[in-house]
Amino acid sequence: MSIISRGFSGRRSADGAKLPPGQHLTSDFPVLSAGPTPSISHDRWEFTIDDGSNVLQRWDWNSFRNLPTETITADLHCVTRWSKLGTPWEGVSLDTLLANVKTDLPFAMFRSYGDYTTNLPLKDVVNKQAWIAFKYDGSDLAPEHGGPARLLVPHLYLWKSAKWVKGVTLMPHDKPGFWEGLGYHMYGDPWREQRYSEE
Ligand SMILES: Nc1nc2c(c(=O)[nH]1)N[C@H]1C(S)=C(S)[C@@H](COP(=O)(O)O)O[C@H]1N2
Ligand SMILES: [Mo]
Repeated sequence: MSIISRGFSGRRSADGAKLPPGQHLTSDFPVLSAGPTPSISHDRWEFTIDDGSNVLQRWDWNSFRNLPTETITADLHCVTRWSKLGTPWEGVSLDTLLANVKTDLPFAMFRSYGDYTTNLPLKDVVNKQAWIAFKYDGSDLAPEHGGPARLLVPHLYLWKSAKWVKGVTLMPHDKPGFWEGLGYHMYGDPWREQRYSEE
């Protein structure tokens, strides 16, 4: 069964604007990838949760796709200043994936096929704020947009939404991922224009 989740698509500024400061609207769906698009077959795909030393949970494609899914309508905000409102996704919430994980570790590093990483506080991926999305607009997620599956964290700049995601490592302390290590903000709230680390 699919649950309609409003997610945080309606998050907006105090004056009711849907566009964060410094952003402009786009109706197409730009592709932004730091490297080549990896090709991952469903046979080879897996998603794991670990704590840095032990794997706590593991799904192959079939067991992942047997989990309950949700449809999400989300506004996307890229740090390169384009925003796209009301995008339709289907995915498995991180709440579902973390349901049997007992942890006090407060930070997470998402890891992708092709070696991209991005860091987030664990509290930002629970309570219906993040999904592993595998469909966009009713179709299988295209490889260039992160298929078979990508992280979707709409309340932060889109570089946090790791494409081709393969797992998450829970951590005691925050640590920069790929873009964060190159000067992008450790948190990345578009409403506070947290683009670069010095801001
Ligand atoms: N694995 C991986 N995920 C990634 C990226 C990347 O280069 N590699 N780019 C990020 C950036 S900067 C953005 S803006 C979005 C772009 O998603 P899109 O190509 O589907 O628009 O993916 C994010 N996730
Ligand atoms: Mo981006």
